[in-house]
Amino acid sequence: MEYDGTLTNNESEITEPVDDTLTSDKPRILLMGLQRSGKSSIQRVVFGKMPPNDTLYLESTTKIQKEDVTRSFIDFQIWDFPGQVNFFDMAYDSQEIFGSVGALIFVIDAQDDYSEALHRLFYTVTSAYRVNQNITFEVLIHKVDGLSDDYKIDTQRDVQQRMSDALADAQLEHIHLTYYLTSIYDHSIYEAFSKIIQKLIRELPTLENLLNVLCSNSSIDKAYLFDTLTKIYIATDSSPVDMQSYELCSDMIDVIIDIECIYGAQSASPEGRLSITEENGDYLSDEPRHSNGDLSPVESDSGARLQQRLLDHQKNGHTEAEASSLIKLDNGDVLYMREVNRLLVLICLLRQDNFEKHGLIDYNFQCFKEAVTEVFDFSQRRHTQNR
Ligand SMILES: Nc1nc2c(ncn2[C@@H]2O[C@H](COP(=O)(O)OP(=O)(O)O)[C@@H](O)[C@H]2O)c(=O)[nH]1
Ligand SMILES: [Mg+2]
Repeated sequence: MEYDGTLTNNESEITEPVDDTLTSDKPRILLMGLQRSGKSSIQRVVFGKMPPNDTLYLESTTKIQKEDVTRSFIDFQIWDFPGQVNFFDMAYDSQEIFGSVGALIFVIDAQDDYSEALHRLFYTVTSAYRVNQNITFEVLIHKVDGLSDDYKIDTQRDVQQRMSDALADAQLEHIHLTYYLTSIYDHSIYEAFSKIIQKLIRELPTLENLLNVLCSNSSIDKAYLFDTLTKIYIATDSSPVDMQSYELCSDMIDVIIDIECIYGAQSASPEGRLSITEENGDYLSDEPRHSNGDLSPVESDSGARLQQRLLDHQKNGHTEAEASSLIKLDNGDVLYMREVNRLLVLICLLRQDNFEKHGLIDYNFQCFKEAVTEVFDFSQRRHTQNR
């Protein structure tokens, strides 16, 4: 069914009330936007590890798909909406849907004519704001993989301008929207989700502080705390994030998992510690895709391997297995990865000279790890008490 400008909800299978079986008190992330803008693809690729090319065969969504995402500090529910239904219609309890929402993500297909999408965005944002003023509104200008850099910037400027004009005309300029240029074929979607999800992590300021202390005491230039499975970074130190360092660090997770799958995890070593070190890892020059800044899709099956690895860890009770690994870059930097626990890894970027003192770094990392574990246990306790 094409979206024809009228907001309809006359299809029998989609007029069912929102099913309550999965409703919980977790913060919600809603994925909204016109049909075929890429909502289900985003959910599958980021949280289900589906290879981007497989999204070509996704069927159209006909009812709200809810998925629980519960891992370490990330704890929310993501709702994928069918694009053709108006959930502000009287048939739906909009209080029920939008009452406890953390973030509303609106996806716009940038490869298509987006005028209709902008109307719908305006309608969605203003209606949702009426129900709940605490929602953060995030706009993904999506499928930008087909666009030139200049065109991307122009599109973002145009979308932003038209929305702020429309909101100003309606005297609603206090509604704040954040815009991201995204594609499931590169890192941009993970970067956007990292930023969106960080806004929902209550412990973020504490984690950032811990990372700042770690960096300044260990001469680390940049440190990211990653959720291993989604490759979303849940916190970083306060030095500016540049896309390149983020890409390197997130690629490192793939590289390590691939190596671990080939050579096996050495978690049975005497110290109970896995160490994969690439001594002459001229990682950058080996991989031409980095040198021209053109990124190929995320490895297709590393997600499945990672899932398997997590399962293995669980089965074998290696909850304390601590992987660490090191990649030397040919520009004199090193990437150093340490596992905080099964779900979290710390990846640091630092000068090779500073890595000489790596006993100090390891000691500081132990302190960091203990602190993170404590923060996590504390918030878990508080959470269960509040229930
Ligand atoms: N080129 C490109 N295509 C995408 C991207 N994301 C999704 N698609 C494609 O867009 C189509 C519609 O996706 P779908 O997730 O079903 O859209 P939905 O109706 O919003 O859930 C699919 O064929 C996807 O492969 C992207 O980042 N770039
Ligand atoms: Mg869909």
